[in-house]
Amino acid sequence: MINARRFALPLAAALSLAALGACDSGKEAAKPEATKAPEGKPGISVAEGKLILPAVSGNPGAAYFALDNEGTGTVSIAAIAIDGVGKTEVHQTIGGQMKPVDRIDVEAKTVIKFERGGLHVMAFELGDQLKAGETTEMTVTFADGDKVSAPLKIEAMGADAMGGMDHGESH
Ligand SMILES: [Cu+2]
Repeated sequence: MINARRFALPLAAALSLAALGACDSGKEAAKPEATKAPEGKPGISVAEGKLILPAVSGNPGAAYFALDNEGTGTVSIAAIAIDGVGKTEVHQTIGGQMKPVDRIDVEAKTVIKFERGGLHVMAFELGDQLKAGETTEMTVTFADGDKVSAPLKIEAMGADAMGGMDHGESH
């Protein structure tokens, strides 16, 4: 009994590895076409992308951009990811207070602006590799699963001191 069990484990492990291997190679074959399409969503473009680093390290940064929906239907932004940023939240500043926004609908032929004092992306857990003067990449995921990537210019808070005040906690 004991011997049989000892044999059974390595055998099962070997089998599942073989299964994984087969699965991986299947995926790889299908990948080239599958990944190209979602990177650009028809009719959607992103411009003026910026990531503002906080004046005090450890504080959140903020990302701003303009998203242009030249398509024929409403699109919904479901998530925003930024390379080098651990976590993002979309906020809307209303009357000096920031409120989280879960989903943003952009109607056809509309440009939506993420900007200081309005809709903006808060960037938490900023990586050390994010340096003013360089760029990072933002990926916007839409409710239908499509994605659009765009560069963000990284800037220090300094020149944008007023932005810091808008972002300041309201106490
Ligand atoms: Cu905010």
